[in-house]
Amino acid sequence: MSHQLPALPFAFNALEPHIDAKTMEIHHGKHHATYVAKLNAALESQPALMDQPVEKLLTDIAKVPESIRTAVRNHGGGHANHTLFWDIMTPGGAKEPSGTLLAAITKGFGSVAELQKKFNEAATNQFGSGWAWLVASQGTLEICALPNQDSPLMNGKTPICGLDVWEHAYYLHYQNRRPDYIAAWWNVVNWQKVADRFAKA
Ligand code: MN3
Repeated sequence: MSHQLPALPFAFNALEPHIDAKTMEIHHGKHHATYVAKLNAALESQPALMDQPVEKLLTDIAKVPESIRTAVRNHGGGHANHTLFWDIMTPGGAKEPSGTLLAAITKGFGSVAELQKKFNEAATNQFGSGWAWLVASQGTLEICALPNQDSPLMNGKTPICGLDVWEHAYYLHYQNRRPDYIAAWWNVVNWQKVADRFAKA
């Protein structure tokens, strides 16, 4: 079965004013859809890999035949990253993290504010296209930034929260003001979903 574009779990305008409807419509309906289509096209030559979840393809990227490895890395990464991105955002505003996730944040960073500061630095300083990530690694939390559509899964880490800092994610509304986009994005983070992903990691 080929990979499918997941439905957006909210309306295009649901994250306004932080992320505008036009950006969401193009981001989901054009950019993410294209990653899915190109991943499926690459996998046509490897039917045995067709049924693998995209997360497994990325975790085991070294086992993907070299002829399609770059395509799976780029388009499979794009598919997995955006699927996570839509899932960890919510209309109606972020609540504070709690429970086990909050305990891990406090242990790893001292406070939520300190985590956000370090995450913002990673997102701001990622040169060119890429993502900032909060990842789980053996029960602890780490922040990293990766270029293009590279997934933390390729490094043996489990992404639990991520921010797309490709210009297509913010340029219509924020133009060159990436830090403003990053600051606004925290208003729509769904900490419950991040906590769920941490619990499963
Ligand atoms: Mn994107």
